[in-house]
Amino acid sequence: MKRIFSGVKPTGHLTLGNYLGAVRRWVEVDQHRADALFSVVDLHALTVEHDPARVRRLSRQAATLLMAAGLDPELCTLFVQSHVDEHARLSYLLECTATDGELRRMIQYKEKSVRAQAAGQGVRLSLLTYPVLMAADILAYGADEVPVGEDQTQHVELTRDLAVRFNQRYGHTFTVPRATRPEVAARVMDLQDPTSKMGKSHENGAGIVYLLDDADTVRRKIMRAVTDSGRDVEYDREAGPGVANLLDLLAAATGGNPEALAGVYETYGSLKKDTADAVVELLRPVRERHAELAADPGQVDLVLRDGARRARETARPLVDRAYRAIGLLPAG
Ligand code: AQP
Repeated sequence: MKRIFSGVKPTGHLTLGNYLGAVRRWVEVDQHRADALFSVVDLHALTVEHDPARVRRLSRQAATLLMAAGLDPELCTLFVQSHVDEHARLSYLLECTATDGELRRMIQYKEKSVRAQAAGQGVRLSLLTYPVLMAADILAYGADEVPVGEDQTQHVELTRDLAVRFNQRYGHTFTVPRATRPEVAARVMDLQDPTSKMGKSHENGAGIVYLLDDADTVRRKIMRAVTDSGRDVEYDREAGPGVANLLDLLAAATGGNPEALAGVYETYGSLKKDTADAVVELLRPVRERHAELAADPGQVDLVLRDGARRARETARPLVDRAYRAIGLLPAG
């Protein structure tokens, strides 16, 4: 059976981008067809300025939302990254495999280090090494596939390079994983700045649909989305990114095709209205189920505890093998 690993960072409230780019597929497809592990990757939230209480709150909220979206602990393993020591253990070995140069080439590092500096904050060393920890997240489980949005493709490529390099140097240890992406909405753009990705840690929330936004807020944000200067409804991500983004959202929410949908609309207003209605209906059950689950946090904690135990059992032998392969003396 194939093994799948993926995760979300509790750096902010989960967005429609997270849902369409990753979570929805985990729920609808991946947990049914593979031995699937999904994680709230909280260590990654410490790579930028953070408030400890907020990270803790967002971690539980993310786990609750993943269950509300439909992850079923009977079908998959759901856990919090920091509950399983193997991630940090393996990360160090992979730091001894990666080079400084390849990490400095990562687009997210470039973007987020510039953002940190502009805000007068130091750039944490962990921001540079974050993709190595992500590689450890994936390789510790021998994952074959990593379902992610487009923004994570480069990090999965690095993971592959590290796995191949480690295997060549120290003997076959790791499965070389591959990224899988959704056909539509692999990169949901910010509604106010459709040339930038919709990102949960962006400061201006007006262009971001959060999974927990109420229906009126979702409608307002989509109706106020920045569109292009032309008038025709066309699917052209270069020339008309705002309209293309709305068509992607509508297609993803209704199961249609963005190019075909472009031919159906004559005005931006009607496109926005139908997109808003479709997104509201898409998110309604998630929000309702979240409210039920959030009323009983003990249930979520139990799922996370059991998930961590199962994840540990899977990762430990593989990480132990990597320790031996790289030349470390086994503990007696
Ligand atoms: N805008 C997006 N469109 C499609 N997929 C997206 N993903 C994130 N944003 C979009 C996918 O969601 C999964 C979880 O993302 P993450 O928590 O690892 O964070 P990220 O990729 O760094 O993006 P965020 O949510 O914008 O967080 P910040 O602002 O902290 O960087 C991943 O599979 C991701 O590809």
